[in-house]
Amino acid sequence: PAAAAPAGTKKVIANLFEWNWPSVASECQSTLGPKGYGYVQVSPPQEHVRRSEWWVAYQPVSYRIESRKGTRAQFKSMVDTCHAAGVKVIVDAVINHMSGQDNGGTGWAGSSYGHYNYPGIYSASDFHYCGTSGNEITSYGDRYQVQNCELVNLSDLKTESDYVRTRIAGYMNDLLSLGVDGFRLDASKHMPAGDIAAIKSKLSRSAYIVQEVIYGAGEPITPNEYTGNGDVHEFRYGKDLARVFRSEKLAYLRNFGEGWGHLPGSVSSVFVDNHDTQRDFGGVLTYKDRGIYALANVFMLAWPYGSPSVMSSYTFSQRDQGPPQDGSGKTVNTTCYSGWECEHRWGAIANMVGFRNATEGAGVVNWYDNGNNHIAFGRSGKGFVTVNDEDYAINGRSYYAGLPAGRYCDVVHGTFSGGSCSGPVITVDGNGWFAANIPAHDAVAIHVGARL
Ligand code: ARE
Ligand code: CA
Repeated sequence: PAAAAPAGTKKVIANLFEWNWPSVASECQSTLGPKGYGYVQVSPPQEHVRRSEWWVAYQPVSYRIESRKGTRAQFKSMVDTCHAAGVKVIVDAVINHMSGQDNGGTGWAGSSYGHYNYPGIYSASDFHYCGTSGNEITSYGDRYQVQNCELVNLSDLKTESDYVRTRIAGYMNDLLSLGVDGFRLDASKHMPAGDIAAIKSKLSRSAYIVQEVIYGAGEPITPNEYTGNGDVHEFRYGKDLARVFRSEKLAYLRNFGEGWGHLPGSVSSVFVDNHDTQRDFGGVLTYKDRGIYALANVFMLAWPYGSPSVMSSYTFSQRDQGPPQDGSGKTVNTTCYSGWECEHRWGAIANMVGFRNATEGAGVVNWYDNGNNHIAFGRSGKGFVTVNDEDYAINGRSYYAGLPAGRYCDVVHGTFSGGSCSGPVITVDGNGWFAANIPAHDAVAIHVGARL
């Protein structure tokens, strides 16, 4: 099937950027499974160049599953542990190119390589030389260049060649044999959609596919071209949401998604930020925005457009700064709230995953806004949320939730577990109404899966 919103009833993805495999495994058990995340997305697992920056993973040297994040055995064990916890695994697959180091060197696992030479895998004739200076992409307005020149000096594979397609599919099939459930295809814009389709047709079984095609105003290559292969990241979503929260009105969100020119929701992969936008897209909301970032994620998880991904970052102050590493260059185990932000664990965000799961398939009803920054909406008989991003509290107001009468856990402020709520309890009356006070820049959310 073409549309590829992740399979299963739990669809929320946690993007554990640059986490090592043992830490991903324990997070699946301790948090992702229990909180209802359906998927974990992990950083590229193949052998990469040896340097300390975060982006080494985007420079493959071989397709061995050996990286500073762990060995092949650790990777396999992580996949098995996540599966046992009910969490599927999506791998960031770098298949458009190999490394970008002009002088070559020795990769993480000991493979020697040159810029256009990967012994036993690819040789010079497997790469594009597009003829621009340095074979570099100089204009995103030129389709040929974008797909046949080099993205930041990364040796660009001839993805039109059957040999190259077979090698790439071999790598992906190896990952499938280890139990992987899906792929984020890095730099998809730099490969014609037909090349991706041809590679996909060589896969040994079906898998979730999400393609990275950054929308660029006026560019000839568009995200829509890729929807036949699977989902596509909708970069306008996080950009537009940040603008609304920072300088416009939440009231504008009532038709957020297709109504804003974004991709059809059925093929759209959305996030408040990802590892690129949190560094390179000025204005996007990130963990550094703290409470407002949490509110934006609450909205994303409550709003039934696209397939949401929650970012989980390590703390950084400089663009290229890599994750915490030990003396040998291995990524250290994650320590949440100390060097690692763990946004996916923040109470409001983690508990809204349960809201998303409980409201799956229920449409938006009873939209309310005050014409400014206070909004509220229901999810047809399953849940209700109100976000107050005014600078003042909104007290003494009642909301029509349209939910069965009862006592519900406010999952923005409390965790529902074992039949009780660690935070405020909201009472919906026999007519479907409830009263609540909402502090400035805060929210309240209730759903049928967290009813006392
Ligand atoms: C690093 C150095 C470079 C050096 C290179 C090779 O920074 O100076 O030349 O190594 O030695 C990441 C980092 C890069 C890093 C690279 C390789 O961001 O800094 O280069 O890894 O290690 C375009 C692409 C899009 C891409 C973004 C970054 O279309 O696919 O650029 N995003 C993915 C990943 C990145 C990753 C790569 C691709 C490469 O998510 O993390 O790069 O694998 C407009 C256009 C967009 C364009 C954007 C930025 O918005 O519409 O298409 O995105 O501008 O140019
Ligand atoms: Ca290419």
